[in-house]
Amino acid sequence: MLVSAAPAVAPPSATPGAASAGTAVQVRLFALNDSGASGTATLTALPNGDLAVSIRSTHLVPNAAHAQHLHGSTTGMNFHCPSRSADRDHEGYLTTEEGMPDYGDIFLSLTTRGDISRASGLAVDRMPVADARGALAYDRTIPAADLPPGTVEHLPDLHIVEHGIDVNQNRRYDLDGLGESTFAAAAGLSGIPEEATDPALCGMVSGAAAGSVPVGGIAAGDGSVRTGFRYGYGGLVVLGVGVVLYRRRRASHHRDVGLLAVLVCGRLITTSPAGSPTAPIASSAAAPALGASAGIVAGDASALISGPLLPESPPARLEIPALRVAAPVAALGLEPDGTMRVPTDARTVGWFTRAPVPGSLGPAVLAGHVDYRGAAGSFARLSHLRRGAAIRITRRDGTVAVFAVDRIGRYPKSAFPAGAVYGPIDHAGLRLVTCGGDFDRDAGHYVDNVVVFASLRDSS
Ligand SMILES: [Cu+2]
Repeated sequence: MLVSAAPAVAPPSATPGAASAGTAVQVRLFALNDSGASGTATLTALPNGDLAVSIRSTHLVPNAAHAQHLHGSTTGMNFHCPSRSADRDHEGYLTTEEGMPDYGDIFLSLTTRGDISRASGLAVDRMPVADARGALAYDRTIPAADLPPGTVEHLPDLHIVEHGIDVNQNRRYDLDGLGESTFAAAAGLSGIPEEATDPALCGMVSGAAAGSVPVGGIAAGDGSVRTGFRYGYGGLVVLGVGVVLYRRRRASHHRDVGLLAVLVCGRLITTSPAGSPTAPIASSAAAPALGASAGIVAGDASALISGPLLPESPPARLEIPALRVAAPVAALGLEPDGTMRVPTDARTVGWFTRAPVPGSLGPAVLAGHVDYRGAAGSFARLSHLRRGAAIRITRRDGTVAVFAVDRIGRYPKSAFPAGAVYGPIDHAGLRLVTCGGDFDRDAGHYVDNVVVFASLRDSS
């Protein structure tokens, strides 16, 4: 049985040797809610259609059952592991309900025996129990007949989530920690601690991607320095834009179905979120980064993650020594209308909060101005960067993530490589985006986008 790796962002040809029996994928599980836990899951599609699931986790709540599930959907929703920004009410931890818009509903329950349907999601008596040191081992082969249709084919669309945290650090789940589980209560179960149902670990089968892609552009340059003219469209010079659709699949009712036009340079353009992918993202020469992370690595159980990773911490400052750039980094969320917020000065660089933090698995996306209201922007000379150049990002936890430039691209705004910028990758990546090329005075925007692709190399 072969696992057909067919996320829409990557063509089958991008998956090396995509067809062999007993195909396995390894998924690294990363801590949510500062659980301190970590783990690895191996999913093996057996020749007879069965799915073997093996999970090894550590630093979980000891002697406690940990509900675990495959979350997501086989219908193409672009689910992913949540970042801290999913904590919508900002109470400091991520509940299962808050995580669900990101990682999707329970697709199947990884119980130790019996039913694996969503209905067994809270069947704690059939969930694996961590040992006295918090280590959990789980092995189960689920018969093909019990798997929802399309499970194996859609493994890259699914995520593994293990639940159960201990916020008050008394080595058990209790109501004193976070009170009663609202998730369990909604399912008709009372008295279950919130600690028992909040997510502790999440891993994505297909590598990590930006959680959503902004609609419209941000002002990364207004030509004010380049041309001496000012193009003041009021406070926000929202410029031009390469509109490219980044979508794994049609998912018209998902809130993230953003489409996106990518940042930068020009009049704001919004596009309909419906419709088929119009950008041949993965077949584009601009998107080689997608190939390595197509989700399923055939033949052996090669890890889907390469290179170092850092714990999640938001970026605070960016330095590019070769360009003598040192700039503060501000979070850029999405406006309610789906457009990306813009830095409001030439110097500040914006971190797109719906993508990973720099240092975490996946593509961190930072945008900065080429010029803005008469001042040269922090990214004015971005296109001069050389391969191998260092980009240092100081994070709020004090660590410095050191990236090295892999390549630099300049793309006509009509061909923005959204897949390569926002799509899943197997490492901690960084993309710096700004405007480039000539300034079209008639249109009032730069004609190109410049994107620097970099990978995490080190930290200090
Ligand atoms: Cu779950």
